[in-house]
Amino acid sequence: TILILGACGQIGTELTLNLRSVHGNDRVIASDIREGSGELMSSGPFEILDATNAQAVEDVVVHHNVEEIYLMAALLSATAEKFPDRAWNLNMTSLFNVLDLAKEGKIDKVFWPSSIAVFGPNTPSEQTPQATIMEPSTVYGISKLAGERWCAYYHRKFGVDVRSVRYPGLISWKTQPGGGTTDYAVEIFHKAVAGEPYECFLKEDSRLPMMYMEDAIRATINLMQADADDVKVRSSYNLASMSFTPEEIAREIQKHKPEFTVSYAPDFRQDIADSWPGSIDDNQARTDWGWEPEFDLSATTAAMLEGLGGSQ
Ligand code: VAH
Repeated sequence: TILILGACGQIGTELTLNLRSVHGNDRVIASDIREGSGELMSSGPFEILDATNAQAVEDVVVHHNVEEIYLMAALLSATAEKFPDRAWNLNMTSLFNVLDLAKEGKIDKVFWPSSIAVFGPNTPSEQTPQATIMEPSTVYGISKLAGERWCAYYHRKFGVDVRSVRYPGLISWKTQPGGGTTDYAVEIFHKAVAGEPYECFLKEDSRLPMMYMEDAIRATINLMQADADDVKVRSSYNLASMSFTPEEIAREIQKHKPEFTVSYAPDFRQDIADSWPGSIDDNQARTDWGWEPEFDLSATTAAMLEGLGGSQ
């Protein structure tokens, strides 16, 4: 059985639905601190569960005979700047709870998401290498860097089979993202479909690595299905598909919606975005376990407008 912690989040929702289609609805237990979308709740088992409560997580693992955990619960970059202690507690305590269950042999395999947020202002920002300078300047990035080091430690010291990817900004329509700096790339579509102008909280030329959710989910499942000895990186794999600026995605949307307009009013999230790379070198993931993206900006835009029911 598979357990998803944070199943109601932007990634968790679609990850749960996809894992249920691969493994069968009853083999995938969704959990979160609150209930989620209709499709998530109606498609299989759900538990209200606080990922920072070690005993509660262990009780669910034992009760459902869980063998694999996907830990998708976290506070993201913008929210973590507002609530540093809550973010550190959730992001780290939940990880130790899951790594310790694997160390004790109570589960066999762990997926834990990292992020391009592990990179900082002095990281080479074009085609950022797999191994490079990492001085994150955000609470979220610090928690992801620390988490990566702990994953590598538990693998080396205790043989824990933990696997991870550094997600770029993720674009999806099934669930709203929560508290991220890249959320503009989702909000912009909701406004375009509603026929309303969009005021973007980043500058028009802020180039960031991005990915359509279908690609991110496929990468996650491919990594988890790879042979353990093919998974050579046990901190976290760089993962990439495209990079774009707010101006570029606005222009792509306007090909479908010529009357759509965007204005730019950078807020505190601009500093966060400025500390992150513009593009990522993910050759190691391609070599080790056959990663290959499918959605570019054009396909992502079409899929988002279709999904939100706004396509013409
Ligand atoms: C965030 N969407 O904005 C997340 C992600 C790379 C960005 O980590 O915080």
